[in-house]
Amino acid sequence: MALFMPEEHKAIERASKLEQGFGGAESNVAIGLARLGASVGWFGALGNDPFGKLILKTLRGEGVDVSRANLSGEAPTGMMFREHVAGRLAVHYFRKHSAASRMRPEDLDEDYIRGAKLLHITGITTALSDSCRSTVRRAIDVAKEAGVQISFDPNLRLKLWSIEEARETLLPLIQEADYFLPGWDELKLLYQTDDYKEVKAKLAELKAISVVKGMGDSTIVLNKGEETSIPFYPAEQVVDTVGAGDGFCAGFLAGLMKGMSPVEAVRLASINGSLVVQMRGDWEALPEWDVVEQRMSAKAWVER
Ligand code: KDG
Repeated sequence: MALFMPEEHKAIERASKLEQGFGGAESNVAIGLARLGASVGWFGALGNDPFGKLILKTLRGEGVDVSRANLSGEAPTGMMFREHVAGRLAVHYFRKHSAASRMRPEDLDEDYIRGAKLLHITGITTALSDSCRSTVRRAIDVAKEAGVQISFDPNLRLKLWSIEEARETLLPLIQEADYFLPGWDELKLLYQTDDYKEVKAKLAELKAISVVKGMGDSTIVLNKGEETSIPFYPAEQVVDTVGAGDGFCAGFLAGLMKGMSPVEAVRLASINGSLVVQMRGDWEALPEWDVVEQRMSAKAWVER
């Protein structure tokens, strides 16, 4: 989506200027992966308008393969506005009839999915429309049949749908994932309990390795009954937390692609996420591999 936001900590009603950028969980992850040296393609639909062109060109410039992305003339690029009201972040979406919301299963290049090592999806796309939901479902089925691994970040956005609708759609999709990357707050909503033991029992029933972000100051990796807690990598300063989850996700997946164990990949993910929050914007501060590598080796990590 195109993204517009006023100067820091201002409300849109009081702002005279809006800064232009773009956001989108999947494209953030794609950029993060490309910067860490992974070979990555992004599929999505954009309007054939200046915003769509800006997004496509930037992704291409970042080294993301956009050859399967669709710049359609049928509908506009979705838009998102972010502001701070009374010190709290507020997001306004204008994406109901956007190009992305019209994605259909027929738009997928199935062979492209079959040729990948891993398919990454998030719950946001499934929230946009019925046809988006079917598109994600088809992509999962193609990946599964071809033995392509699936990573899934629920990315709950309750401004896009109700928790009941989200549960109905996302709980079955979670069953299909090889890597499940929820936040603790999302798990509480999805499984409707605050009791970690209960949630852990649910996660143990999944085939996925679960990576639970935001358990206090740590991330928990649950892998075949084994639980490891990895402390967050501390950020020097926190400027803008939006995009941190995507940065984390990109780091985790890049780690896996480099042959790291899930626990080692979480260390990388945590460094990546800590760097994203230090600059305004959803993806701009995503680091390149040399920065992360230096941080990984320079600091001794203590696992709880
Ligand atoms: O994950 C960061 C996202 O919130 C942002 O880039 C936009 O995908 C987005 C959304 O729907 O909130």
